[in-house]
Amino acid sequence: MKLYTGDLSPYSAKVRMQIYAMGIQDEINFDLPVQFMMGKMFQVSPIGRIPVLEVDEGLIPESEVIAEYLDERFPDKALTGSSLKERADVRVVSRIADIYLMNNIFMSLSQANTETRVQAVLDLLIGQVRRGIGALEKHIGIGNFAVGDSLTRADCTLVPALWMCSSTVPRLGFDSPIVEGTRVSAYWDNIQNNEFAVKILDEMNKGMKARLDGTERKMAEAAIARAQDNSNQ
Ligand SMILES: N[C@@H](CCC(=O)N[C@@H](CS)C(=O)NCC(=O)O)C(=O)O
Repeated sequence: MKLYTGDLSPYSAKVRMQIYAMGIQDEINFDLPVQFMMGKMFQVSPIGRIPVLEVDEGLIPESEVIAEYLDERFPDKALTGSSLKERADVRVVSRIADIYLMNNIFMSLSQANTETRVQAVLDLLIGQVRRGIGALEKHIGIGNFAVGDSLTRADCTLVPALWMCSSTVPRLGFDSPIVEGTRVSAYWDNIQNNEFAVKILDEMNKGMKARLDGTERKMAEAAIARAQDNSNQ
């Protein structure tokens, strides 16, 4: 199998964390198609976004669908939670992280430019992130993990989502929505010590550094030039 993924992509990081935690990385190669770097990912996958999982039968887009596929393909290693209710809780927390946190933060990146930003749009989106954090506060467990007493897919989605809350939201001129003294804050402090969280946080921070210092742009330009050379031969 092949996972189309990028270091800085939080939705990809979510799937990578699951792969590392399930111990199935030998089954999956990681790659980033040159089309993604060219803004033409739709030529690979109609949704035009990463992650995408390539399996023998074709392509699977959408991080949540890939995550469920991996759990079903490797049931003895699945990170779904133990009881029926726990499995529902895992899905709820994962959806909160995906839909109410990550998606709104992604949308708010369209307003990053202070010259062209529409402040009301940004306020609306960050307001929705805060509302999502409020819901998470009620749904998150009180132990070391988001749900139950072991790592589940809920943690794999929450780690990149909370990374975005704590590092991306302040870059847009707002306080982090993770407020000290809350369950979410205690969870976030604690989960950052988990070995799989450490690994993807390192990868995302590496990706952020490459974006900020121009390395990512240079690597993309080189990959695009190579692809153009190959197509001219
Ligand atoms: N709902 C999708 C979101 C994926 C997504 O937005 N990925 C970003 C990178 S983290 C992307 O590919 N963006 C490219 C674009 O928006 O054109 C998922 O869960 O996989």
